[in-house]
Amino acid sequence: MATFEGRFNDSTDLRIAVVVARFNDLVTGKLLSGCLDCLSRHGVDTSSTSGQLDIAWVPGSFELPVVAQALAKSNRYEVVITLGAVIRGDTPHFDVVVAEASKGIATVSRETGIPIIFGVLTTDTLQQALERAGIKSNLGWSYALQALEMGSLMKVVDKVNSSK
Ligand code: INI
Repeated sequence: MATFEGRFNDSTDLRIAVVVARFNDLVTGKLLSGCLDCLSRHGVDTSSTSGQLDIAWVPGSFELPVVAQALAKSNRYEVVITLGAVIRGDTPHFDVVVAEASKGIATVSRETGIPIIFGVLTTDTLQQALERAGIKSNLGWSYALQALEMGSLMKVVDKVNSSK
């Protein structure tokens, strides 16, 4: 029996792309800060010249999948993190945006074989979103950890596949 697990200290040759939605940027900017803090504290060179990390901004969470797909297909990244915040208003728009973002991100991940981390907050209020983006905890940090784990795990699994 084999056990496959990702590690969190395996980041030196991991190339990561982060796709961030500008909509609700009061929240998504904080998710991005938490995400970058976690990556750099786990050994990822987050400087603009490192080539290890790239950031793409999109208008809203609805646009996250198409850009995540382009980046995942580029062969430049082992893992892509998406960050967004969809806050329920008085219209059905919330459900449309959440459904398209979540379905789209899951599809891109399965079809490209590149892990795409679903870092989209879905909340009823701005207060709840802010609580998850730094006031109480910062889920951007957790999304970064999940990216490190999945990037590392996929390396292990790919090695097993190529040695068959
Ligand atoms: N985009 C978000 O990221 N969060 C939201 O809460 C949101 N709401 O509520 O409308 C939102 N809408 C914009 C959408 O993602 C697209 O950018 C827009 O429809 C253009 O395609």
